[in-house]
Amino acid sequence: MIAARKICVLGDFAVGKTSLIRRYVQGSFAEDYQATIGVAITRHRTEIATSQGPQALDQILWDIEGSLHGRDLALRYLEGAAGALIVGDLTRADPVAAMAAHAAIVAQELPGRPMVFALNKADLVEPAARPDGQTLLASHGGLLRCCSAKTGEAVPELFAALGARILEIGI
Ligand code: G3D
Ligand code: MG
Repeated sequence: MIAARKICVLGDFAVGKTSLIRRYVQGSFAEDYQATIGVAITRHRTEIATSQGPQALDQILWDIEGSLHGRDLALRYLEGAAGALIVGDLTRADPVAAMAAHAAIVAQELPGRPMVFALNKADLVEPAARPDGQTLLASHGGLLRCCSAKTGEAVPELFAALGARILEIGI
């Protein structure tokens, strides 16, 4: 039987959550996005390399609107998630702090669940301007990568790392 796991994609409004899912699932990028209203759910079957060899995983990706009104609603979306992809926007001031706020909620509501951190829109910034994510990693662990939904840089790696972590710890 193929494992299916819920993965929440979280981050502030317009950081690129929907674009990253689209890049990952469809391999494409479009400039003319509709803002996500509420939540959009996409199922994506993939093969994950684990220490026990390749394993199929259905990733149920919950694309959650950035500006969720009220904490209670946000918390309801997290229910039952096996892990989270936290997205930040490299073109904004202090994207790591914004991601840390989302990570803190996940850590509280879903203790022990793995997270990975996507510093998105890397195509728009010089490599030298990439911030240091050590504080985020020190608090929450998980892979942190600069990535781009536009070019595809590091996108599959982030989703694969999260899938592998979920399967390895047996959530
Ligand atoms: P959200 O789902 O987090 O709210 P979206 O964000 O995926 O809707 O993306 C918000 C805007 O950022 C979109 O532009 C989208 O095209 C752009 N975007 C997302 N990812 C990237 C990226 O990696 N590089 C670049 N250059 N742009 C990106 P618009 O103009 O439609 O608001
Ligand atoms: Mg969206």
